[in-house]
This record gives sequence, structure tokens and C-alpha cells, in this order.
Amino acid sequence: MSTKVSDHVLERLREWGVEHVFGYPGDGINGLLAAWGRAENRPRFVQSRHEEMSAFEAVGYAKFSGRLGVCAATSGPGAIHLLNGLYDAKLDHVPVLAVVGQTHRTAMGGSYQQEVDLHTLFKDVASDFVETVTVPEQLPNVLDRAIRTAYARRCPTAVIIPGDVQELDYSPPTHEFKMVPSSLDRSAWTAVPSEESLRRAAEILDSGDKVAILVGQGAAGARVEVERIAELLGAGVAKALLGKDALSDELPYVTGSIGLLGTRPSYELMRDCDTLLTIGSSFPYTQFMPEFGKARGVQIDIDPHMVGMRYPYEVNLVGDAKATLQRLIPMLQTDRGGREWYDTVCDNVRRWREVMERRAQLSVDPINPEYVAHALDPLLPSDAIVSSDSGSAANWYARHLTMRPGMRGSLSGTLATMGCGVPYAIGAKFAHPDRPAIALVGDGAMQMNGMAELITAAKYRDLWEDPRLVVGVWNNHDLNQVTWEMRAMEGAPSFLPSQEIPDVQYAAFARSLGLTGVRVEKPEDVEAGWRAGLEADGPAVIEFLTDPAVPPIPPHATWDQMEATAASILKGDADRASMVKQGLKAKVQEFLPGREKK
Ligand SMILES: Cc1ncc(C[n+]2csc(CCOP(=O)(O)OP(=O)(O)O)c2C)c(N)n1
Ligand SMILES: [Mg+2]
Repeated sequence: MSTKVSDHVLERLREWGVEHVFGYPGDGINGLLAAWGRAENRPRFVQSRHEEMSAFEAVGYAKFSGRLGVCAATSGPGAIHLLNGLYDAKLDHVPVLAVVGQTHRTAMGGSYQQEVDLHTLFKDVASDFVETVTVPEQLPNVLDRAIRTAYARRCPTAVIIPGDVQELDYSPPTHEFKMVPSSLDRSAWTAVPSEESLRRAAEILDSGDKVAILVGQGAAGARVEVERIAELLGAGVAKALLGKDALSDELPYVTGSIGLLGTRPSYELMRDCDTLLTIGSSFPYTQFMPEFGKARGVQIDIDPHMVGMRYPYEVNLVGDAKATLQRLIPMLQTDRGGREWYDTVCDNVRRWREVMERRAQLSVDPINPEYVAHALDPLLPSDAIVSSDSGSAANWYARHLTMRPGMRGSLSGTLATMGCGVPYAIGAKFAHPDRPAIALVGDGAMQMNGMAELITAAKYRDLWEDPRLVVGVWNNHDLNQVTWEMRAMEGAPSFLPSQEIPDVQYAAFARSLGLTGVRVEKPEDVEAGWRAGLEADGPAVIEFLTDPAVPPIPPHATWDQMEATAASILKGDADRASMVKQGLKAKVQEFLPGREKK
């Protein structure tokens, strides 16, 4: 039997070690689907409900496995549906390959059925590499380059294969003019900064009395070194959201998340430091960084295109975080004096934890959304993989969950798209079938696509050794994060026609799919609800009826800002006046005296 182009594509993916392709069928990839049949479904075709979910699943898989995520879709509508997931990969710097179909070459340019200009469509999202295969001899190079580029630049890439090309007999490139051969080897390499730049960085760090470290996802492989340099410098460490699992929250000097969704000690760390060391983060919110001119800055980043912005750093070290820190640490003085700064940071962290405890315990009607996350925290298994959707749950993920060594967590950090929570968790289950996955999702995101994707979880549940995939739903009948943003930033009252959403029975829907489903209506049942999910023998949906009146207050909100927000609510939110009360109640917790202050 001859090898067709489509057979060759799957064979090459296998040679690259690809084990899963997250996809959705259509006649633009019929040739590939037939090849999948001939190849006995290797790599495994994982069928979603929507191509955007396939792309999110590929992103989740890549984030949690450290390997390439691959998604596949048909021409036209299928390719268009992939876009948002591919943008999520682009903005969070994740290697993802999209393989898509196109109409037959004979129809191209003929305004044919489902013919979309895919190069233009993918021009921005896959700007690092997008190519159409028009003759077999372009392979394997086009596929190899797409994969190599995705890995090297940590980005999405796209390979377009017209339907008729998929059916051609495969013939490899020959030893001739205008042929491009290709090889598979991907040897490891490490980027390190120059000795001279390391010395300049060491001088700055040594001269600082109050050092703040900001870590992002780029620091994930350098846990030991980050701890070492933080201890050496007596520094506090704040984490960008994508770096939440880069360092344990149990360390006394880790101030937790930074930014609007972050913590007060992170805000204070940046406000009061005199030196900033950023490792593997492109955190964009300048107002949460030290004031310009107030702190001297050093940055470490693997990508030379991404350094030097976000803060006027004096030294931009380009290199792998681990290898760079391994070279930098021996250059630092070891006999630093006073620990005052370190003690202040640790005190702030301790005080914040008490605040969070008190905020979680505030009684509201019916359930406090902060408490839902707070109650999950101690129950999380040590090998848990947590995904959060975009919405108010991301605040509670950022502030209430204690990342412990070995745990993983992620969200759509930069695109901040709704709808990634459930598919990320599914991607995680394929990356690590032996680990439990937990998705934190709002009711809006469930209605947008999370519910449909539960069908995918139900379909594949038997493949996972550890059966647990727990979807926690914050059912507040509201698109709450935006409702609060309108209040806080626009001073506008909630516009109910856009913000209020219908009540839906998420747990009952899960049960209709044969999954575990629990609806929690009272605070005293929250813990038991989570336990039911974590003890279930398959995917579970635990739905909590939460109060939309509890505000995801930014950590640095002052009393003045709180008053402005309260005034906006009183202007037009008369039917929800309890929000003022809850907002002030939550805020006041920060100003209560700590139980014990060192
Ligand atoms: C695709 C997409 N559409 C819209 C938004 C804007 N947005 C951000 S959070 C949010 C509300 C989410 O509501 P829900 O999922 O119910 O969570 P809640 O904030 O209510 O807890 C919206 C509309 C977005 N980030 N992504
Ligand atoms: Mg909601």
C-alpha cells in the first residue's frame, strides 16, 4: 500500500513524539481522518465539541506537559473556530501546532464552498510560521519547521493542507535543485547571558537594601535557584498569575499573586522596595511595579525580543532562568546585614493571610464566593492540577489557593479569555492521566462553552487512571467580574440586560451525562461538596450558589476608591444595595488589627 501525504503527516507527528491531537472533523481534513483510521488512531484523535475547545485543550496540554500541543480542524469554519485558542497560546507563549484543511487546489481562488483565505486568517496569530503544503515534497520540512518554530519561539504555528494534497502519494524531497530536506533531531540547548552583564546585575542586586523579586512562568524550572537567591538577598517574592505555580506559597517571604487580582503584600513589596529583580515574567501592569526612578531593576528573560519593557531595568539578562541564576548567585555577596526588610515582608504576608481567612468567613447570602475557594485550599491533593477560567473565580484562585510544591496551576494569563477553564482541565488529564484536575469556572463561562465540553470529559473519562476531574462552578447569575469592573472603573451601576444571566442547573446537567453533580446551596455544605467531587470515581460538577455582592476588590483599593464605588452602586443599583455592605465588610478586614504582630 502506498503512503499518502496524510499517512506521512501522522507518521511524522508520531516521530516527533506527539501522542494526542485535539480536533474536530470536517471534509477539509477527510483525507487525514481516513489516515487516522489506517493508523489505528495514533496519535490519538481527541474529539471536542467545538474547535476553540480543541485549541484550548492543546494549550492546556502544552502548559501542563511542557510538550507541544497539537490541534486539528477543517477548512473555513473549523479554522476560524480555532482562532481564540490559538491566540491564547500566542499571548501566553505556549507551543501549539494547528493542522488545518483547505479546499482542493483546483477550487482555490474560486470563491468555493468553505474557502477562506487561511493565510490571512492566521497571519497574525501564527505570525511565526504558517505555510500551505501544495506538493508532497514540501514534507516533512513544512511540518518539521512548524513544530521546531513552535518549540523555539513558544508560539502557535499552522500547517494548511488542501484536501486533494492529503490524498496524493507521498514522495520525499530529492537531492535536487529547489528541494528542502529536513531532519528530526532536537538537541537541547541553554541560553546564558554574558559574564559582563551578570557582573553588572550582581552589583545592582548587592547594593539594594530592600529587594523585591517578581517571578513569572519563565521561573518555573528554576524553583531551587529562585529560593536560593531570595534567601540570599533577604527578598520578598511576588508572582505574576502565570507564575503562580513557579514557587510555593508556603514560603514565608512569598507574597503571592500581583496585580488587580493579587494580594496586598505583593502591592506593598513593589511599592516599598529599592531594587527589583524580575525572572521570567512579562507582567504588564506598570502601576503595580515600583515607581520609576525609585528602584533599580534587573530582568532575566529567555526571549531577547521581550526584555527591557514593562520597567526601566538597568540590566536585561537574556537567558534561561535556571542557568542564569546558577551563574549569578555565586557572584553575590553572602554577608548581607539586617533582616528588617525581610521581616517586614513576612509580617505583611502573615497579616494578609489572616485578612483572607476573615474575608472567607464573612457571612453573606447565600454563599461567600471567597469561602468556596478558601474551603478547597486545604483539600487540594498535593499533585493537583488547577485551571481557572476568566471571571471572579480567577481572583479567588489567585488569592485563596496555596500552591504547594508539586502542584500545578494555570489560566489564560494574557488573553484572559473566558471559556478556557474546562478545556484546560481536559488537556491536563491527557497530559497527566494519573493526576487530579480541578477547574474553577463561573456560570457565564459554563454557559459559554464549559457545559458542552463536559460531554468531552464524559466521553474520555475511562482513559484516565486517576478519574478525578472536578469542575467547581460559581453560580452567581451574573457576569460578575465585569459587573464589578464597571462599578469600580466606570463608576457605573450594573447594567442588568448585559450582566444578569439565567439560572441553569449545572449539577443536574452533569448528572444527565452520567457524571457526579452536586448543587451546594448553603455555606455549611461547601466543604462536603468539594469532598464529593474529589472522591468521585469520574468527572464531577460541584455548583455553589454564590453571592454576586461580594466584590473582587483590588488589593490596593483605598477607602476613597471604595467610597466612589459605593456611590456608583447607590446611584443605580438600588436593588442590590447589599453590595455596598459586603464590599465595605470585605475591605474592613484589611484594617482590623492582626491577631499577633511581631
Ligand atoms: C471571550 C470573552 N468574552 C468576554 C470577556 C469579558 N469578561 C471577563 S470576565 C467576564 C464575566 C465572567 O462571568 P462568569 O463566568 O459568570 O464569572 P463571574 O465573574 O460571574 O464569577 C466577562 C464577560 C472575556 N474575558 N472573554
Ligand atoms: Mg457569574
